[in-house]
Amino acid sequence: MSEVESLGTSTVKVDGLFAELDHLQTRFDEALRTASNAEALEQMRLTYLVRKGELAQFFKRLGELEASERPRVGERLNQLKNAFEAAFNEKSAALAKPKDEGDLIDLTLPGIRRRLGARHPLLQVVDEIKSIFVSMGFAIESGPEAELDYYNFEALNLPPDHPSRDMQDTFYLAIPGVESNKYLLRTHTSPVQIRTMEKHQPPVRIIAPGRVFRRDAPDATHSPIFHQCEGLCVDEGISFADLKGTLLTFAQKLFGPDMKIRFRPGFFPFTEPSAEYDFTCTICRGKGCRTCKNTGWIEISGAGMVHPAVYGFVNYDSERYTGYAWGMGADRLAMLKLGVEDIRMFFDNDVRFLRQF
Ligand code: 2NL
Repeated sequence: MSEVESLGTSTVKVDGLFAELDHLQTRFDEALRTASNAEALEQMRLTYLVRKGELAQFFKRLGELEASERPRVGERLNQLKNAFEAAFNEKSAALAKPKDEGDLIDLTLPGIRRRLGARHPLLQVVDEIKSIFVSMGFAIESGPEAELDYYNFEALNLPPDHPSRDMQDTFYLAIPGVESNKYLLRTHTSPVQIRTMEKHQPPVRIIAPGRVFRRDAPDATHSPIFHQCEGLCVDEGISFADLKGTLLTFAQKLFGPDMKIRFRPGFFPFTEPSAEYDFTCTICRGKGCRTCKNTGWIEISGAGMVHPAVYGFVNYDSERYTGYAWGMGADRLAMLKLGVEDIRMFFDNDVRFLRQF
């Protein structure tokens, strides 16, 4: 091939090539402009950009050119390749991004229901019990669940051979190097009242809500962990009549104004006189049913006037002060209030039960 010939041929070729490239660019730009979804873009990628695509075909044809022409055409091809890729990537990104929220969320779709947690039903009732006594002037006190034998038994005038001190009934805590009957899980919240009296001289008007522990075999009415809300009121001139008025008011605030209460003689080492007290049956309202064994009454707990021996332990002047105290099973009251027939329901934490409250 002569120099003139080859130059002339090559120049024609190059001009044609540039025209073809201009045309390619026009087609690419138009296709990109009208591509409105991912499928159209993918089709463009396959047409123009892949290894066997239209642009690559032009790179292959560089070999047909005169060596001196190749850089000029190569540069133009590289320019095009970069421009295509940049434009393509920009369009891909633009298509992937929603134009506005409306493209992303169908606002007419029903919402996803998020379940809220809720206070445990037992604690809902405990809260109600607390707020009733607070409304009557009682303060709320609390104390440790792991207690000393002294606060749980001794200071309550419980003799060493009292049955509730038995290993069968109380969880004693085995602590290395400590005598075996010194620490225990409190069997009632009375130790909170002893600790409060130790710290404060009368007048004292408190309730002690909290968890207590007894070695009972679980059944519908027994759980080794349960809840109490004991109460204590000590001042000058406090009588059994104050106790009756307090418990009656409480019963009516918790269960309604038609509630009555009754007292039967009882015995506790820490109260004298002592009584067991009942509320009107909340199921039949006193008419008689299975739950109250046709008596019309439901046994709640015990109460009485604080034994003078207890005052000796807390340094109260038993000639000057008198007071009443009561026990109260919070789980039992919650069962009555919510119509739950098995105390274990409160501790299983089965959400199918819990969701009902
Ligand atoms: C029951 C009923 C009762 C008390 C608890 C009490 C507390 C102090 C002093 C005197 Cl600090 N008493 N609490 C009183 C009477 C009954 O519980 O069935 N207990 C076994």
